[in-house]
Amino acid sequence: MTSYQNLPDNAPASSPRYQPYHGPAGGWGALRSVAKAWVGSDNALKNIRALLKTNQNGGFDCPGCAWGDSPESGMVKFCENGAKAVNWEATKRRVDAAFFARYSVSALRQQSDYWLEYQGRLTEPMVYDPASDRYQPIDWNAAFALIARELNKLTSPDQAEFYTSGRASNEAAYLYQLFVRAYGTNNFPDCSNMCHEASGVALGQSVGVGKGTVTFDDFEHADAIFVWGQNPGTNHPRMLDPLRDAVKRGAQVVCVNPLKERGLERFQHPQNPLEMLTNSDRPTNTAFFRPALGGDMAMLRGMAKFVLQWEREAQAKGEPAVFDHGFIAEHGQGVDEYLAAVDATPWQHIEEQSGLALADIELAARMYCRGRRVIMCWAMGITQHRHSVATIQEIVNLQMLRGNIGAPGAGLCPVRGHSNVQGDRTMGINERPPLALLEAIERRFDFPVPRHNGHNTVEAIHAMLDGRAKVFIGLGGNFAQATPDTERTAQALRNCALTVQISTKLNRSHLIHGQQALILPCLGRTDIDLQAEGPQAVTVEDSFSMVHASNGQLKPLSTQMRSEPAVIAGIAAATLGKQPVDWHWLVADYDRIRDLIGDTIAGFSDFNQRLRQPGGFYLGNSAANREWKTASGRANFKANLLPDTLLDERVRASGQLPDLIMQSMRSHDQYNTTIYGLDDRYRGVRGQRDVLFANEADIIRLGFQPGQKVDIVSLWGDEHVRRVHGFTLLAFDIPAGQAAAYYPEVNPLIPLESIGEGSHTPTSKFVAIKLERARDDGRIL
Ligand SMILES: Nc1nc2c(c(=O)[nH]1)N[C@H]1C(S)=C(S)[C@@H](COP(=O)(O)OP(=O)(O)OC[C@H]3O[C@@H](n4cnc5c(=O)[nH]c(N)nc54)[C@H](O)[C@@H]3O)O[C@H]1N2
Ligand SMILES: Nc1nc2c(c(=O)[nH]1)N[C@H]1C(S)=C(S)[C@@H](COP(=O)(O)OP(=O)(O)OC[C@H]3O[C@@H](n4cnc5c(=O)[nH]c(N)nc54)[C@H](O)[C@@H]3O)O[C@H]1N2
Ligand SMILES: [Mo]
Repeated sequence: MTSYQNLPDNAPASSPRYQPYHGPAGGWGALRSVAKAWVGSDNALKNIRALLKTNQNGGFDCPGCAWGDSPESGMVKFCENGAKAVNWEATKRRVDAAFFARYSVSALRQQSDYWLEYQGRLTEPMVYDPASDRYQPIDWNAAFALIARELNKLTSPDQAEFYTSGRASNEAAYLYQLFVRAYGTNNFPDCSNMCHEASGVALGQSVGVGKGTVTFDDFEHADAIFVWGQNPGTNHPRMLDPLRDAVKRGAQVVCVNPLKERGLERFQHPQNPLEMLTNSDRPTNTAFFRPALGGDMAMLRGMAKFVLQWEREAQAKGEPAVFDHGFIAEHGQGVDEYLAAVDATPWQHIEEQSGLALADIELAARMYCRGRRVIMCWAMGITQHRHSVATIQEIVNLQMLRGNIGAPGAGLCPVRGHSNVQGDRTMGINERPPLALLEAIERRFDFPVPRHNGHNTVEAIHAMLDGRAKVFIGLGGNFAQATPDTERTAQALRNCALTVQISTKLNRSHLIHGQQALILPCLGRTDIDLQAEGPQAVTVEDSFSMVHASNGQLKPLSTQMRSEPAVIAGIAAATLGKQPVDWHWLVADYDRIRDLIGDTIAGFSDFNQRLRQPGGFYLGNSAANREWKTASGRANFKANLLPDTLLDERVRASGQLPDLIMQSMRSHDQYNTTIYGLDDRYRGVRGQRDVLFANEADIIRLGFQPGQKVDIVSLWGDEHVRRVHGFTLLAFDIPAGQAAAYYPEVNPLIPLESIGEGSHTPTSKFVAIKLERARDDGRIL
């Protein structure tokens, strides 16, 4: 896993170094980093011009994160990591037939993820040739015919898996789900299953809609903003603006994160010259709490206990209520059971599991009650645990006690990841589709839609492992690397009769393939998308349910690349003919796809007309209007119990105690499995990724020294499989007992069976590990 043979065309890297970083987030450092990327880019000027149009009317939607911008603001909005994302996509380097003639697939497999993507854009369709172990060019029509033949050969449509990564536009996603349902399955594993699935499930049960309730403007009216398990300085840099503005006007920003992430501590705005000249920076936060991994639910329950205690004291003294009794009486369901559960949770359990002193939890509760309006934001630190659904429901419970849903400046804000992951779900990329969607499709297209649930990501891997699924099609993403239990996922993909990857860049999923394999090169967000009726715009939905258009600005590198909708139409027409629609006619003009979306997806009527409004349009959110689309018709308090212990049964059964509990996270130089460079500026790491951050006292306690190399072993059985080699120990400011490492390097350690209750999300933020002395220099034995 860790040592790769070096081929020419090396991606640039500095030599490994580690020195804690003391500057602010953003500011000169960010600009310098962007400048470096531009100087290193062969498309520099063009990219700058393209970037200036990012997220502006007429420009393209940033392929970085799903954070939304204020629709009114005319400001140029971009951030360091958005710039990197654009630059990475808009490279001039190409991975063409000549490239594949040069390298066998086995040779490419020896390369790092960084090297693979650095080679450039995929420019022509390729098919795997087992005799030469190389990819060779294939005609588009022949590729479509091959897919159709394999799909039509299956004895059941449920033997095919249709994966989606969250960059697909609404138009591509809609077309994809229509094709797959017409073909006959709901097998839609997607990146969301590994990401915010728990948010969708929890919010659906609690408030009747699986999305956040706030919009951009709410951030200007909040008295307090809580940021749970999120690192916006790296992953949502544009979110630092509203956080910083909030602090400036005296609101509180409360961070809950075991790591003192730079972006959450101090921030300098790269577009504010005065602050940069004086090198001043403002604290982004007013309080920082550092819980145990997975300890957030205990902390929230502790906060609820304090709030309840103060409510009772206020009642006894005849003082103003702490609860919002009006909200609870008018909208809430199950508050008595919930408060009984709060009373029944012992303080000691809360203290142990949260890893926090009661005085800290009390302070957090005071900050929560001090302001009238509170927004709660969260991301992967909350969603990638076994009890994530219950934790998010505890966020909702606490918010409801004080009426903090559906009021200006208050609400729930799961901060989404991929730029259109929320839109893809809205368009029907859902293995458990709501009945209303299926019925709408059936009415409009007149074919019997499959009604049984399909596979999510983890179930799809099991199905491919067991031989129940035989064809895998990936609309974007990097399935082989993003998923857990890397060795088993690789076996799952190899078991397939055919794997198809619709991609912009070369990655490991092209190299770990089925008996037959296709690479279909597609246009990205930055590329001009020219169809029969002219250039086309696509649409996306951000974290605040705002839908807007995205227009590519750059001429594609090759005429052989096709848009995602065109590729899907090609596959669909070859497989199903003109059923249930004329696919090629549809993609000639995406307005036609949007008309179908308007006919079948709630909230999209008059789609094409509404899209012409500058800034796009707001889809609305029932919970934000205090309408509750739950079975009870009200907002449900959920009386979940704290888990007895966070350690999985299977780990406890092993009889071994973990050395440390490890989370896997993103560096500053990566976009998921796309590695832009080997540095992690804010954490002080340069030129390396195979590192394990741990507390110095723990390193010594375990008999090692900082800087030493170790093997990391997952406590789950099969120790030879769930092991990574030669990771350097870095002494870091991290709570005792915890460790952190980069995703995807440590994905081999994450067991496929360790998943969230109700969400099926791999528990990437809670892995029980032990450390062993590295067996040699880190090479795979
Ligand atoms: N530049 C860049 N932008 C991105 C991405 C990227 O890779 N690069 N990825 C995109 C995607 S798909 C997503 S989903 C988002 C991800 O955005 P984040 O959720 O910010 O991503 P992670 O790096 O996984 O960070 C999780 C944070 O949670 C903290 N954490 C871990 N475990 C716990 C816990 O148990 N409790 C608490 N309170 N905190 C915890 C970690 O210390 C870390 O700061 O970003 C999106 N934007
Ligand atoms: N251990 C661990 N594992 C995790 C996570 C974690 O925190 N820890 N996070 C999880 C999360 S939150 C997510 S969202 C998943 C991400 O899982 P994925 O979405 O599957 O992975 P990405 O790395 O975003 O996919 C990158 C590839 O997408 C392709 N691509 C890029 N842009 C486009 C485009 O416009 N169109 C098409 N067709 N292809 C494109 C490129 O070929 C690129 O190589 O990983 C999950 N895995
Ligand atoms: Mo994500």
